[in-house]
Amino acid sequence: MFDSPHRRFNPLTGDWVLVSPHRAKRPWLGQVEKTPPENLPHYDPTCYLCPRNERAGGVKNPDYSGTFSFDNDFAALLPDSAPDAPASDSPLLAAEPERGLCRVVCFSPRHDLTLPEMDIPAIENVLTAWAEQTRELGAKDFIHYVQVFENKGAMMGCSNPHPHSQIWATEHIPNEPAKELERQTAYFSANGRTLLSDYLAEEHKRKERVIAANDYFTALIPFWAVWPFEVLVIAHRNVPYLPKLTSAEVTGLANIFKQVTARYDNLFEISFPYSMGFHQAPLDNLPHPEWTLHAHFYPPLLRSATVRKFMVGFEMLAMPQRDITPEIAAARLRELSEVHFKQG
Ligand code: H2U
Ligand code: ZN
Repeated sequence: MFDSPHRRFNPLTGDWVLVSPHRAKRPWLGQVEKTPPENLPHYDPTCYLCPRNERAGGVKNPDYSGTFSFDNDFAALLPDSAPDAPASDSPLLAAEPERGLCRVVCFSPRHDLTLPEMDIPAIENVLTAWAEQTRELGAKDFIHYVQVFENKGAMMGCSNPHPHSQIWATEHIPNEPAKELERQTAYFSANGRTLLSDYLAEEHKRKERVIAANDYFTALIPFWAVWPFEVLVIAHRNVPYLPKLTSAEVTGLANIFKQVTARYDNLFEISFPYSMGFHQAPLDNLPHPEWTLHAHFYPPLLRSATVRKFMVGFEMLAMPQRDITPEIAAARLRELSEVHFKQG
């Protein structure tokens, strides 16, 4: 489609990304380095997330068998922070108090079992735990947004390989969902349809960026992707929150999560690092017909297990840039087996 440098617009945030396809013609497809798969034990006596082990501060984990959620021992937000953020009479020195709660959700007792290696019912349990946490935290009167996310791999700053996710629930709507709220609201008032349902229809017509789809969810590399193998998972039904998913939709989403993460691992035959998170509508008791539930996967790797994309220089100071096009990245992920390389 475009072989020369161009920019693409992200309608969800209002940002542009620079695409330089001509640079990707450098011969790199053959240079796939392999790192040996990590051989982690099922149980690690020194892991603070494994069952029965002690966490910082002396709390002992229960002998859990499914998912396990607990309040983060080093929470970035507190539920009762006093309203005494530094006051100032200058609009150039704005600050306000922020209340919230932070939780950790372990996927299973297994220290070594990542999402792509879990079976569908086990992934459904993780999705259900995230939905329950959203419902529980969102019911608190001072919480207006719930961010579910997983930092996977040391490259993403993850402190522990035991598969887990985090939930930060905040009083204010954070920057990224606030931008998406504004853009989705404006689109819905102008068109009477949601931005992401219209976008999904365009992508299914073209097919070139779709990676996996079933009756309930689609995974694709968005037209405006910034990270080389960035993926957007979009709900087909116009549902704004995880707790609103039907059980058939939860199964459909578990299938899509397994497919995306297995293809990721198969790309360089490693446990593929990423930051993943859901964008749900704010929990402010408004109906949110404009919002479509979706998840973003932001993986840092570019051409091998050891070569990552750095967002520096022009990207830090001007705008994000990518070489390999979203269409080529989607074709590469589509070509890979959905059976995990360790299980194949
Ligand atoms: P990562 O997802 O970045 O690895 O973070 C794990 C979280 O676990 C981190 O937010 C918390 C850290 O505060 N943690 C506990 O709550 N208890 C502990 O004993 C250690 C780590
Ligand atoms: Zn563990």
